[in-house]
Amino acid sequence: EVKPSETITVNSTIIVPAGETFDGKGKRYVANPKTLGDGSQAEGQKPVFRLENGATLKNVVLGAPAADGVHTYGNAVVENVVWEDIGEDALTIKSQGRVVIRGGSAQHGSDKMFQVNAPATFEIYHFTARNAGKMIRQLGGSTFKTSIYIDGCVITGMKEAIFRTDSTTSEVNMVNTRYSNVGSKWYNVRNVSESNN
Ligand code: DGU
Ligand code: CA
Ligand code: CA
Ligand code: CA
Repeated sequence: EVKPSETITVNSTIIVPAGETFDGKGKRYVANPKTLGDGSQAEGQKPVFRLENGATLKNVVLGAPAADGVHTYGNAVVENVVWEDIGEDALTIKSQGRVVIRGGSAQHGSDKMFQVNAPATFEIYHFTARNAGKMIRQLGGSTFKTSIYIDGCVITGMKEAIFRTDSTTSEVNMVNTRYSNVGSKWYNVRNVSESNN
């Protein structure tokens, strides 16, 4: 594990405009707890990064406190992003789109890692997820469809599940993934396919 050379305190949410790429070059970003949030389970904290439609976030380390992490609006790519200590949650899909995570890791979430608040295709490749309540949670009580694809990941220590939803149409396909201690694995997920795990 490489330690970031520099830590940047973020006082107001960094917005990555539509179609643009933000390259953190391996630096650590932490939230100013007074302006963004302290990374506790309190709702209403602000994200450290906000990705507009078609934005890419890469080579970023999110340190503590990570407040409400990363919010995505539309399509987004999150590449080689490491959450050292998940805040309220790590990433939230705020509006409809295809969100792709490639590489990186997240750990130490009191509850949720990825929160899906809008219909989405959510693809997660070669990601390490450890020590949280659940890896993915679709907004409680929502009935829209979320399609999840998990490929080549390592998932350990989820108290409740890898994916929890209240929607009968949401689906997950998990392949080439190693997992252990993931609670009930799928919590109320009606459509599951798995291979090579
Ligand atoms: O309990 O709206 O946890 O986006 C209802 C809340 C909750 C969200 C979610 C989030 O579902 O705040 O962080
Ligand atoms: Ca929450
Ligand atoms: Ca945490
Ligand atoms: Ca949140």
